[in-house]
Amino acid sequence: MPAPSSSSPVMPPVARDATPAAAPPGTPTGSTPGPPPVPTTGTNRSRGAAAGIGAAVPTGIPAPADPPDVTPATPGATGAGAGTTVAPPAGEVALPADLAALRETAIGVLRANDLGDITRPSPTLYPHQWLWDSCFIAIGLRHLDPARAAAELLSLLRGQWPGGMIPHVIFAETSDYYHAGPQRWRCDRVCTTAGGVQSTGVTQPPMIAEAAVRVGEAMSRDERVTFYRRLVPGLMRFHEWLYRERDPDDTGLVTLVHSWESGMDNTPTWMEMTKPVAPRTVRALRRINGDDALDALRRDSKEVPPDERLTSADLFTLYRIVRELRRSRYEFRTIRNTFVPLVQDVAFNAILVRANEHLVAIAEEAGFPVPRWLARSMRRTRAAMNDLWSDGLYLSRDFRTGGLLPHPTIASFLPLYAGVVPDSEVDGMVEQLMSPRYWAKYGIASVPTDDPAFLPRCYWQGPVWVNMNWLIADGLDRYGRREAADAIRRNTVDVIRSSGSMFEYYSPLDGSGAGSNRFSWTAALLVDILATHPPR
Ligand code: 9WN
Repeated sequence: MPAPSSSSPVMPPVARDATPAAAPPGTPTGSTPGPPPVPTTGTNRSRGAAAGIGAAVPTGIPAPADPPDVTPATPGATGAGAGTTVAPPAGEVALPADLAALRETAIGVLRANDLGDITRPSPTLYPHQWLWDSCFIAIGLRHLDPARAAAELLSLLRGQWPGGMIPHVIFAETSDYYHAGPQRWRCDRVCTTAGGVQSTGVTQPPMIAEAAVRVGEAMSRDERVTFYRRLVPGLMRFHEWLYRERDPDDTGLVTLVHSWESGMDNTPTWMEMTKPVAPRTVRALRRINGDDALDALRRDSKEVPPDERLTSADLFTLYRIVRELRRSRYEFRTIRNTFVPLVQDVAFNAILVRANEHLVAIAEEAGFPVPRWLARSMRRTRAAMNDLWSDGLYLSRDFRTGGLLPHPTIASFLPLYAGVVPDSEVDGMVEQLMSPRYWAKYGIASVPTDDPAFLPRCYWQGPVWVNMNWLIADGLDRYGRREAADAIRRNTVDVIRSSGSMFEYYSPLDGSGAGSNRFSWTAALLVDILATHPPR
């Protein structure tokens, strides 16, 4: 991979507080020291990124004033000037004019969503900080401003719970409405976070170590070690928490307690587990008034049409599960005795396998020992992924029954990213991925196109997601399947280019964008792909 520029003239590095954390502990202990120092570069501001991306740098891109999150997609529209090549900023590769313009659009989205040292996923739909979003965002930001990218990751530690959990959402100080805000969680009744911020009571896929490695690649050795020393103690405690709290039976696989933890909220695998626990009132209302009555009650679909999001019945069921988690004080030993669906999610555990490898490497570079018990748990996860293998693919597992959940989705391919698929099985998986069942005209569907649950523009029920493409392509690179990986990346760039906007997801059938149209991780991963694998 070409070394990313650490001094792009588009967005030169902004000076940041680089105070190193305490020196690494000299003696191995059963657990890592905590709580780690949290970054002091600012608070989760709601607006006006004084020290944010390119704040001091005129780029010629006006900062947009929060337009609505959604405008109609125009499939087929491309930027002007295709065919010519634009001289690149120093250290960057030359891009055709239309892609250079698309990159500028992506940077504009990242800037508009920048809240200082966090980036909201989208201006109106998601006005706070999300765990795995920040990781994908940092992977893109490293090409623009590595220090800012590092701050994005360090700021996640502000939300860390005393037990080690890093929450899925860290609430920004904003009055912008979010449908599952602090009042739904009341986590302040259970604990105080490291940085005194409000958060949700569940986590999200552990992408931090991957993002940290990518950001580290864009830094000098000294900068990198300083960054890792600040990050590793908290990150290690997070991985320890995942095992201690979420794999108490030592199965090797971590168990999730809410579909929001998977990041794939309404994927059919999870919805099958979720639907049976719908609140009685929801069932009654649907019986009497159909879905319309429920649709009128929901508040997450004001900017995005409800048919691009999960159904109202499913949404109210997810709220019910949050209520039960709250009653259980978010403790797994209590939660496991409730009705809450419990899933050993294949994608989450695949991401964990890779994150563990990265954590070991960066802890070593920063001089922190990995506790022996944690290293053993990490090995157990890698081995336990075999238990999820079924008929040429991998499936999630019901924690209670031990049965595999019979719904293959895009998540089934993430073991390729983890690197746990035996080489003899890789081509078979690639063949499935490239078959029309998954790979429709405009890209890889998140649910097989022949599945009764498939809906091309509905959230995690069918659309193409840029982060999934990025993860699978990365895994295929490491398996030496460069052609397939490049095809996925090319396709990703094409679908974004054909819509002209940074949509949250895209229809695999006609390439139209859906969900938010100013979505940060689409923008950030596009910046990354264009920098690391420019189209030839
Ligand atoms: C709930 C922020 C998040 C992503 C998830 C995506 C969606 C939230 C929501 O948005 O979930 O966490 O309100 O729908 O499913 O992957 O992290 O972009």
